[in-house]
This record gives sequence, structure tokens and C-alpha cells, in this order.
Amino acid sequence: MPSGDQFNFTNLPHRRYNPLNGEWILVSPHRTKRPWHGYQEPAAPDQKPTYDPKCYLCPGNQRANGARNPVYTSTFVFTNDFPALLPDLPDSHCSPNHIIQSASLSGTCRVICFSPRHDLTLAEMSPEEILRVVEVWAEQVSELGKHYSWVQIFENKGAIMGCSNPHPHGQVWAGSALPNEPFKENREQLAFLEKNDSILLIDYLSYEAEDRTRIVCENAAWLALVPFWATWPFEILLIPRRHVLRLPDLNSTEREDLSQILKSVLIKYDNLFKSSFPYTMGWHGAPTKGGNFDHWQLHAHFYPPLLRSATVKKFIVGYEMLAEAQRDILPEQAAQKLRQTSDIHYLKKAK
Ligand code: H2U
Ligand code: ZN
Repeated sequence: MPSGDQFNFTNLPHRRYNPLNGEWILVSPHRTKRPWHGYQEPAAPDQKPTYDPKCYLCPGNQRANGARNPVYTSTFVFTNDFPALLPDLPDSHCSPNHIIQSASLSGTCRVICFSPRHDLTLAEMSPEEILRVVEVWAEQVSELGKHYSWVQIFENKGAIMGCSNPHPHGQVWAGSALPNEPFKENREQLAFLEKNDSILLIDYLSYEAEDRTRIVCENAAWLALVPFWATWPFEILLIPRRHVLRLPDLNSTEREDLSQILKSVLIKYDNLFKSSFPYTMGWHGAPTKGGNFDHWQLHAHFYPPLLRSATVKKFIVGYEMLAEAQRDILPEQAAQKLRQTSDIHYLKKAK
């Protein structure tokens, strides 16, 4: 925590700067004087079947548009039956005056089933099974990156995040333009390199590795931390220690370490409120077309909505929609709570 002047950053409202997107966030730690209601009776574990004959994603089942899934035994990728993006559209930009603009965008959307087992989540899969998911993510970036400048890998988990199906799965959307969030990160990382002659997230990693207050867990190749500028209560940034631009650039040790740390992070999330923790997570690596992107550092964002229990969600509304993002619990407190959770999944412990 910076100790600037006499100001008490742990008790008083202040703003923190997010150097990745160039935006500020309001932090109101004095509001956390309210009692902490984090602990909950363990929720009865969902009794999900290993195979659900009605699930669109289970092996051998028919999907909503009539196609049938193969009887897959590991991971399975298919083109989304209801894609938000379509391939091979003509290039078109339309600006009839100085206000109105529109542009065509070609792309594709895919669904990635992480496991044939309907009842599992990434947190409950073995590191070997998670490694297969990591390999698929990297393959998707390699393949789609040849055609599109941005390949967005992500997972929406939990009904609270709008996830449509509990079967463990993620998505990839690839398109021919840089979307808003990566656009800002590209701009800020480039400006940082030009100003400091170093890589923003590599410098940040050294700072956090020394400071230690925001680290959630780590291994030889990766660091998982609640960023100094986190917006979501238990937001996590996962960064490789080595300067790596994209997922396919990870070596085999880094991939193995990644599957280990993913499991650790997700177990800690589930253990926090003894529930299957909802989140949106996704990868940001350098754009895959259009120049030199050495200013980039690969990283994953985890944005979980829960605040105080499995049922209390943070809403991004009001001041946050109209002015700027705001949080109560300090990122340092969130990191500490996550650090203190067990490394053994609560459902395994209960058995
Ligand atoms: P979520 O990750 O948000 O649950 O979305 C699942 C995706 O799966 C969603 O984009 C696709 C939906 O279009 N889907 C299919 O492509 N085929 C199906 O039969 C069901 C769902
Ligand atoms: Zn299923």
C-alpha cells in the first residue's frame, strides 16, 4: 500500500489507477467496517449426473440446431450454432457524416467443451485434464490467429453470469478488429514501453512479487494476484513470469504450471463461499495480426461477481455506470481471504 503523505489509504476513500486500461477506480474501504458475512454453511453439493441426456454439450447428444456431438472422451470444439460473428463478410466502412459510423466485422464463434463429464467444473478436473484445455486454448489462438486479429478465449461460469449450461465449457470468439478492452490494453502497454523502455506487466509482476500483499498463489512460472486496481471484489490477474506474448508461446513447463495454478485459483474461489464460484474469465494476449506487439504480456482476467456470500452479488450500476467503477473491500483484504482458503476443494474434504 503506498504511504503517500499522511493520507490513510487503508481507511479513507481514494482512487486507484488501472495502468492496463488507463481508467481510475474509486475505493471506499471505510464501508467495510460493516461486519463480514463471508462464512456460509456449506451449500448442499449439486447432485449433477455425469451424463445428462438433455444436455446440448454432452457426448453423443443432439444440439439445438440438430447437429450431433461425437462421443468425445476429452475436449471437444465446435462452431457455435448461434454465432455472434460470421466469416467472410465484405470489408465495409460507412460514415455518411461526421457523427455516424459503422464498419463490417468478419469472425467466427466456437464452443469448447472442457470435459465429457457433465458434472465437473475446471476446479474439479485433474491437472492433466486441465492441461488438455490449455492445449486447446493455445491451438485455437494459433489457428484462428492466422485469419483474425483478435482471438478472445473465455469462460462464463454459473447461471449468475448468464451461463446457459452447467456442462463445463468455454467459448472463443475471433474477429477482424481489435475490440474495446484489448484496444485500451494495447494502447496503454505500448505507451508504457515507449515511456519506460520496459514491459508494463513484467514491471508490475516484480513489484507484486516483492510487496506480496496482493498475491493469491504462485508457482515457478505463474503469479495469481488481486490487482492493485481490481474492480470486482475477488478479481484475479494471472500472469506468466516470463515475457510471453500469447498462449501458443508458452513452453511445456509453463503449460503444466498453468494447469496447476488454474486448479489452485479455482479451488480457492470455490472454497471462499463453499459454493461453485461463478465468474467470467478470459485470456488477453497480443493481437494476432497487424504489426509488432512486443509491448504485450499475456495474462488472464478472472471477474467474479460475488461480494459477501454465495448469494450476495456486486452490481455494476448507478455511480459505476454513470461515473466510474467502485469497490469497498480492499484488494489487499480480498487477496488475504483467498490466500487463507484451503488448497483442497471443499467437496473433496467433505467426503
Ligand atoms: P455460455 O458459455 O454463455 O453458456 O454459452 C454457450 C454457447 O453455446 C452459446 O453461445 C452455444 C450458444 O449459442 N450453443 C450452441 O452452439 N449449440 C447448442 O446446441 C446449445 C448452445
Ligand atoms: Zn452435459
